[in-house]
Amino acid sequence: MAEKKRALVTGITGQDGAYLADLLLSKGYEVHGIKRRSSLFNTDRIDHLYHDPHEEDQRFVLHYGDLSDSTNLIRIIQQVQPDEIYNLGAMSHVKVSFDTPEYTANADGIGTLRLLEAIRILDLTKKTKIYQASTSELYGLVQAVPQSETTPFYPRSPYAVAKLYAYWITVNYREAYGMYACNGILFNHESPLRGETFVTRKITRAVAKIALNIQDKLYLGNLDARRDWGHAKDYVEAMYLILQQEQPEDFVIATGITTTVRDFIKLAFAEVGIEVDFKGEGVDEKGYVVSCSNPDYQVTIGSEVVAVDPKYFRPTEVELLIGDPSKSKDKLGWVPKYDLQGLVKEMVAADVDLFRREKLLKDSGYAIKNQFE
Ligand code: NDP
Ligand code: GDR
Repeated sequence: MAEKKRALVTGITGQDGAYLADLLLSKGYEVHGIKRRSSLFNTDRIDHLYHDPHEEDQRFVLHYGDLSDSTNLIRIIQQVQPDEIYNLGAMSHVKVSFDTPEYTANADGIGTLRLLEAIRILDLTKKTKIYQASTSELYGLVQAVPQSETTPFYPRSPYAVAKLYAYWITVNYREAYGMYACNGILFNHESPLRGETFVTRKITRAVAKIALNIQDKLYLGNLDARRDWGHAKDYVEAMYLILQQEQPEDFVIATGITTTVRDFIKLAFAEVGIEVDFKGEGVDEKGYVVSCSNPDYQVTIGSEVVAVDPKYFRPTEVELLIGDPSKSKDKLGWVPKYDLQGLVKEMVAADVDLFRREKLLKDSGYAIKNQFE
């Protein structure tokens, strides 16, 4: 019987880590994940995969670690001897990277180097394949659209600059040492597991809360930004496929369709039967309720439910992303199963469900926690 493949996933507690772990386990892999020590539990997204470590035949194993600590990475890789490493760990919030630029460079940029060096030091260059979570943020200031594997990069944030280093060091180790090392240049992908401070999830949470009368208004930054949004479940399939090719190569993963933040908001409200329109310009732009066809929700027609708060603007913005997925379609046979409508539907439904339960608690006298957004 063929030995089962072993994968090591950094960032396993994140959105993509959780979906990828599900996928790899379903394919029979033994999955090892690196999680950071935290003062609170941080494994919500993967708790369903956890088994008592005293049970035999563990196929899902967590290791404490951090991309800023090479000793720890070397030790874990030595112990696990992975066939595949998926480097998903990162300080992944673009706006926050302006506040923590040095840490972001360390974790997102040098962290990738540490993994590549660990593979080399341990003499695993012929055994271990590595996937690097590269990003459409590399394109930054628009040079050409749609963006493909050959479009020049122009990063616009400390996050994107750190990821640019990670991109090129991955290419360099492939060329210098013949390693199977690949970049997946993934455009934005979302899901009900998306971090609460990314714009799509912030919107779907607010839509649910406004419909349920828990929140009055949603404050956002740049409503004109356009993103090529897909579903994380589709995108982790692409990560897996990228490591199963004959030759290591880099791939753009995208839907090829772009949408403004404003239109995403309209779509999300429409899911609960609320029609929202916008008036005004720039910081004075407001979103207001035009109609509500769902008798379960008591929103006032004409009320302002969306406003702009400049605190969410970025010092330098990425205005337009639209990917060209032709290469991944041709070579990987990758085609996304979700469209934007399906993604929004799933996210809004999950958040309505979540806040229905929270409202029940609130109505019974228990407070809802404050959240930074
Ligand atoms: P998340 O922010 O949901 O998850 C990031 C993960 O990285 C978490 O598990 C986090 O741990 C972990 N992490 C953060 N810092 C460190 C560190 N210093 N050492 C080890 N682990 C760390 O991101 P996503 O799942 O959305 O994204 C996965 C990867 O793909 C990231 O690298 C991101 O930059 C990249 N990417 C994401 C895209 C998207 O649209 N989602 C698009 C393109 C690229 P903890 O849970 O403890 O915080
Ligand atoms: P992004 O995602 O920066 O593209 O990075 P995010 O959802 O944070 O922003 C998308 C766009 O929406 C605009 N925006 C706001 N964004 C946030 N977070 N909060 C707001 O209130 C708000 N208002 C408007 C932003 O300005 C931006 O233009 C994500 C991350 O997952 C990265 O790790 C990944 O590499 C890229 O996607 C591809």
